[in-house]
Amino acid sequence: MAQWRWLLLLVGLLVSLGAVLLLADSLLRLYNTLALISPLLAQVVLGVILAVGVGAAGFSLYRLWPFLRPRRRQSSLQAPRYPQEAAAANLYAVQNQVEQIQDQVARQALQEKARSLEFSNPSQALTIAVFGVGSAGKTALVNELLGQPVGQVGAALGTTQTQQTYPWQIPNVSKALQLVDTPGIAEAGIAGTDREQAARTVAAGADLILFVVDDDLRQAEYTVLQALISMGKRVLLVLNKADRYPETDLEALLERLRSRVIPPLSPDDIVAVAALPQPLPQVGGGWLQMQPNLLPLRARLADLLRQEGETLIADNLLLQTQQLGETARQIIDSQRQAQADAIIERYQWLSAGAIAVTPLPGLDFLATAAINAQMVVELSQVYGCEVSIEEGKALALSVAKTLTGLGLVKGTVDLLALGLQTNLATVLAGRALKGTSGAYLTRIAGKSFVEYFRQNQSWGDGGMGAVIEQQFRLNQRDAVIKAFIKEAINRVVPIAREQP
Ligand SMILES: Nc1nc2c(ncn2[C@@H]2O[C@H](COP(=O)(O)OP(=O)(O)OP(=O)(O)O)[C@@H](O)[C@H]2O)c(=O)[nH]1
Ligand SMILES: [Mg+2]
Repeated sequence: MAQWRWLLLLVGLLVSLGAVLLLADSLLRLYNTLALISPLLAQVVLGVILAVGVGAAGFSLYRLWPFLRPRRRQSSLQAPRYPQEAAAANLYAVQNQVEQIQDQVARQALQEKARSLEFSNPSQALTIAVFGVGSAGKTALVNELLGQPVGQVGAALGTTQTQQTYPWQIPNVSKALQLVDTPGIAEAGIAGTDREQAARTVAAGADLILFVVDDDLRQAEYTVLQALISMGKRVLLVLNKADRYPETDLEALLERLRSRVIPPLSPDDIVAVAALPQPLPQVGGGWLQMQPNLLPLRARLADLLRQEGETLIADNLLLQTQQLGETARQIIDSQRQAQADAIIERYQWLSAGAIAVTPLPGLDFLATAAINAQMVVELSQVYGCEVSIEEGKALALSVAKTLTGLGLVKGTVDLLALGLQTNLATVLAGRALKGTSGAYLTRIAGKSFVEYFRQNQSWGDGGMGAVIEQQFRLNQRDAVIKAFIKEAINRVVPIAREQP
């Protein structure tokens, strides 16, 4: 119990003790006075006063107990402390989410991915992808890092056609590593695009990316680098072919790269290397062959793996489960959207038919007649909200009132009258217009409910009116209205015609 509570209790006890003593004294005097008249009366009065006193004390204690009672330590769910735990918790949630996907092919693909993440373990080899535009020197870098010519190096773009994986170990770093050489990105042609896609997949799955460039970042490189970083990937930017630049130019280039760097990439994460220096012509004739220099990269890698080695894999695992969750969420969202659209479509023509054959006085009841509570219930079920029919009725009514209040019922009738411009007989045209307007209002209301259920039964900051107005605006486009009216004429006019 907190100290102030003890103090409060002590003061309370002292005050109560004083009050009890005072009360006892007063009672005694009252008893003595009454006993002079009648001892029985004195006993009854004292008994009643004591009973009331005990009752009041009991009631006070009952009300005060929650306040005074020692609090138990909150046993709230502990947030996962390590990325590994967070990834496991996230993966469990994602697996449940994936189960809800109805499309079998999509579901199986995501289940497979989830299983592969489930069985990946942080003690496995750390994957480093060597990534970048064609001819930046990725393969030359891999060869030099491994100390043997494992991959083909060539001046032409597209020398590396498919990814290659090599086991690797850095002195004084216990972590087992694997280097993945990838085809170049930003190359022309369909084959180039396919190779880029394969390279991006490797990068997206890697624990660490060596993003190789051989000059200042081109727009295409910058965009991909930014995308990888904002995705949450850990990247080192490697400026290769340092031998091509005099020292001052190289410093200036590094400075420029560092100034364009995107947080959380730090200036330390940008290093210059020469994987396969080319011979340089000398002033007095002859050629100078420089030695490869990967020291800055080796040093940064060793530091990084010592500092972040343990968390790189777990961080990546977490990132991948989050991405999987996002993919599953998007699939479920479009699946729900399709189900909701089918429900709205069904109800809009149902209400169109009903309204076309029911004489409605004026426009006031049009929205109320158009919005069906059962549609609200069915839409809620699609989004797992389970609204009862009573709640559905109340929601339908308030949306109808808002539609009327915002002038959208009249707006709908005017909008459709303009589009319908029929040469039908007046009565028939009137019925067709009312039926079509009813269908349109059902559609606006249905789409507004979808937004409401998508946001966990909330109308958002702007309230119900803002959502409805937005849906009205979105559906007001010429092409939407034209298609809607065409369908309405096919469906509503025959029903209206049947009516005497
Ligand atoms: N001057 C210089 N040239 C280099 C260096 N590293 C690689 N090169 C040259 O750059 C060209 C491309 O090298 P690769 O290693 O095949 O490049 P890559 O990025 O793997 O290219 P792709 O496989 O086509 O994507 C070759 O002609 C290499 O000789 C370097 O450090 N300095
Ligand atoms: Mg290559």
